[in-house]
Amino acid sequence: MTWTVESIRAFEEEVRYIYLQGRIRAPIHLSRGNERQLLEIFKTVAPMDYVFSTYRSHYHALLKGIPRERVMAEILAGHSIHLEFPEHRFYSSAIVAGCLPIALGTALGIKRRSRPEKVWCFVGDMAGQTGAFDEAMRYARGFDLPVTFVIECNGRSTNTPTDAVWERYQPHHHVNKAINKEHFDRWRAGGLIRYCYDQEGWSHYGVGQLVDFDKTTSRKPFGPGWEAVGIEQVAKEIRPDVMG
Ligand SMILES: Cc1ncc(C[n+]2csc(CCOP(=O)(O)OP(=O)(O)O)c2C)c(N)n1
Ligand SMILES: [Mg+2]
Repeated sequence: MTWTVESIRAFEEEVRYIYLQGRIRAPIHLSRGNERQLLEIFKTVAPMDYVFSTYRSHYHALLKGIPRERVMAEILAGHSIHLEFPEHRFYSSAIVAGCLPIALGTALGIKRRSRPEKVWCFVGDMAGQTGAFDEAMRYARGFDLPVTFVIECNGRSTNTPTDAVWERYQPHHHVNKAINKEHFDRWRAGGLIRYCYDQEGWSHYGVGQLVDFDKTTSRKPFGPGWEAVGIEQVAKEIRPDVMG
C-alpha cells in the first residue's frame, strides 16, 4: 500500500475512534503532525532493512510495509506499546532508549557478515539526549556501523518541555518542519536524522479524554462498532489467541 499524509492520518483517527469506544484495553501512543517527514524518511528504508522504534510506532510499522490489518489487529490485541513484526524486521520497545543497544548489536552483526541491510533506530527527543544515546552514537560512528538514528523532536518528554529539563529552556523551534533538504542531508550524512514536528495538541498517550472502560461496551468485544470499522473478522483471524 502506498501511504499518503491523509491515509496514514486516517489510520490513527481510526485507532482513536476505537480507543474511545473502550475497545483497546491497553495504552496507545498516537502520532500526528510528522506524516510528511516520515514519508520522506521511509523512501530510503528498504524492505530488507531493520527498523527499531518506540511505544509510538504505528506510522513506522505501516511505512515499513506491514499490512494495515496486521498492525490494527496487534493494536486491538493491546500491543500498540510494543509492536513486533520479526518477519518484517520491525521491533519496538516501550522503554525509553530501550532499542538502542539492540539496534547497535544488529548493525554490528550485519557488518561482521558483510550483509547489505541497514538498521534504522527511531527515538524521541528526550531519548536522544540520554547518556545511552550518546554512547550508542559514539559506538556506531567508531565502528562505522550501518545504522541511522532518527530523532523525532516534538519538544516534549511526556508533558515536560524537553529543553526545560536541562535548565536551558528554549521554545521548541520547528526548524525543519518542512524537511529542509540541506538539514536533512547534513544530519543523514552522520548516521543521524533529526526532524522536528508539532503533535498538534495530541496527548502523549491515550486520546486526551478519559475512557470509562466499565461503562463502554468493551466487555462485549464484538459489538456494532467493529463492523463499522470493518476489522472484526480480520482481527479474529490474525490474533485468534487474543481475540477469541
Ligand atoms: C526508561 C524509561 N523511563 C521512563 C519512561 C516513561 N516515559 C515514557 S515516554 C517518556 C518520554 C519520552 O520522551 P521522548 O523521548 O521525547 O519521546 P516522545 O514520547 O516525546 O516521542 C517517558 C519519560 C519509560 N517508558 N522508560
Ligand atoms: Mg519528545
